[in-house]
Amino acid sequence: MTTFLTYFIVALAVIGLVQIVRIFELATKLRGEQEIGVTEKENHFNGLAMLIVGIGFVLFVAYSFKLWGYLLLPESASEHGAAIKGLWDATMYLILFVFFVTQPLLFWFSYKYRGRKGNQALYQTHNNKLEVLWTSVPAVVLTGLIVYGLNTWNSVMMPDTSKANVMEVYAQQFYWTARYAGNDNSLGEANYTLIGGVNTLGVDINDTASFDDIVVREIHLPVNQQVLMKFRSQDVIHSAYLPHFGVQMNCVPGMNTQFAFTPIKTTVEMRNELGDDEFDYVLLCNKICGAAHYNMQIKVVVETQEEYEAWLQEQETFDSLITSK
Ligand SMILES: [Cu+2]
Repeated sequence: MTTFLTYFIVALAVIGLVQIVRIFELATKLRGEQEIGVTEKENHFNGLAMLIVGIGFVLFVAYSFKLWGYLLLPESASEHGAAIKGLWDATMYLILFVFFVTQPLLFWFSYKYRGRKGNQALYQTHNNKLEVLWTSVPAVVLTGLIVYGLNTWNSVMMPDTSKANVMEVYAQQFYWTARYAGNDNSLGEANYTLIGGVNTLGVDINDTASFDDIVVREIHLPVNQQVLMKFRSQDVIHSAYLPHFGVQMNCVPGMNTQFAFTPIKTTVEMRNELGDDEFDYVLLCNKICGAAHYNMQIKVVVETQEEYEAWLQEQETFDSLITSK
């Protein structure tokens, strides 16, 4: 009802405004006045207003970096993360440099060359030199960025994963479940048609590789050890985002995706570095997947090999989970 009333009031306001403009038009006609062109004063005002809005806009952009800069990519805590961060920084600095040069000029020129009596605009149909300049400069800069990006992508996306710890991150509205491959470092087959009871991930109980799998609601990773994360989704497209590790991968229903990376700082080290005892790594959903998307996250703990193994020992394996229920 509130929504309807809001739309109704907005519609009435628009109709009212149109009618008022109509009345002014009719009144002008009745008075027999000629519609006059733009005056010198109006041009001056518009030019100045444009300049003020432009300066305000550019200042606001600068201020927003100060205000919300901490939300950008954090310092990396993974081996490949520095490369991602480097690519991000290079792109950002370049974009910002161009922005802070071109935008003030744009607004300054619109003020400087505002309409003035007797001023005639320069009419130019074509200029080869200019065409070459504004085509080649962006082409060269963008080619450089793209080659740099592709190189980074190749080195990040295609590492040797033969010695990686294998685990699975399972997405569904609106939470994550993790599955560890166990001693055999091999995940049991899984299919959504097998979901039922305590088997919330649809793991195949007849696949011997599944027996020692471990299903948990918290991710633990040993430091300086490569992990191969495999992703599945039950319902819609989610995106697993680990901002501190420079990792993001879509989780697509009916499809397996994966990402391998090596964490290089434990949670404790990171807490000391940041001077924040509350700090925790997190895996977030970065794809707007529904009403509770904003809160779709799972804690990630990076710890020493011993701590990791001790934690793993405490967890229940998949076959004992199935047989006990
Ligand atoms: Cu999601």
